[in-house]
Amino acid sequence: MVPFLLGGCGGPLSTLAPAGPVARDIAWLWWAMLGGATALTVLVLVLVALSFGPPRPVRERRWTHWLGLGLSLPVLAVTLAGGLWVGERILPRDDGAITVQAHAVQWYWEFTQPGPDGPVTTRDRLIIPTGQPVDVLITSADVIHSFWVPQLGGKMDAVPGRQNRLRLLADTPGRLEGQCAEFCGLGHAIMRFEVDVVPPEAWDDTLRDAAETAGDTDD
Ligand SMILES: [Cu+2]
Repeated sequence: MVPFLLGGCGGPLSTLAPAGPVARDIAWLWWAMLGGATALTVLVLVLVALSFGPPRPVRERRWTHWLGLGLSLPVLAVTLAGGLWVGERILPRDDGAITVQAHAVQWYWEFTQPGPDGPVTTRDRLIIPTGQPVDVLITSADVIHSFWVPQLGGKMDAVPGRQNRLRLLADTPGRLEGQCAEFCGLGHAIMRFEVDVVPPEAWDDTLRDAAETAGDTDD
């Protein structure tokens, strides 16, 4: 839950409203970094306030060694350790995850999911089940784009000639939103997509419906 002070940071494109464990790890890291930055800022403000007081002898060793290093190093060490730990946890791994493809084109996303009757391709709509790790294979047809569903996972570039992999994991059904996060031309701002998260038992039917809808559109 985003505190009221950060109300503007909520909404469907917020990393601070995670809808799955991967995004929750990233949000946790964000809060840890905010805490560290706040501690350092408070220290600097206290020093500034002290400078308005009566002149006093300054012991350089105390300020540079004990406060300068003594506060900065633990904050940096904790956030670095947190970053490495979270980075390792959210990496895709070979554990039988579902694989979907996200192909970026100026300016839309084409998703291919493994449906019950064969691959199902949808435009600007990704359909995934809850509770199962999903690895997104990300490619681009033209320029560099970036795949991002802030409530589900990290951000990954779509680079022409390469295939990148990103893990998503959702824990409750619902409709989420994604956005291209790398400026890719005039249509970049409208390069949004939706993510339908459905219960595992409804995944096949949802994909079958999506395949029929796509077929109707092609006719
Ligand atoms: Cu873009």
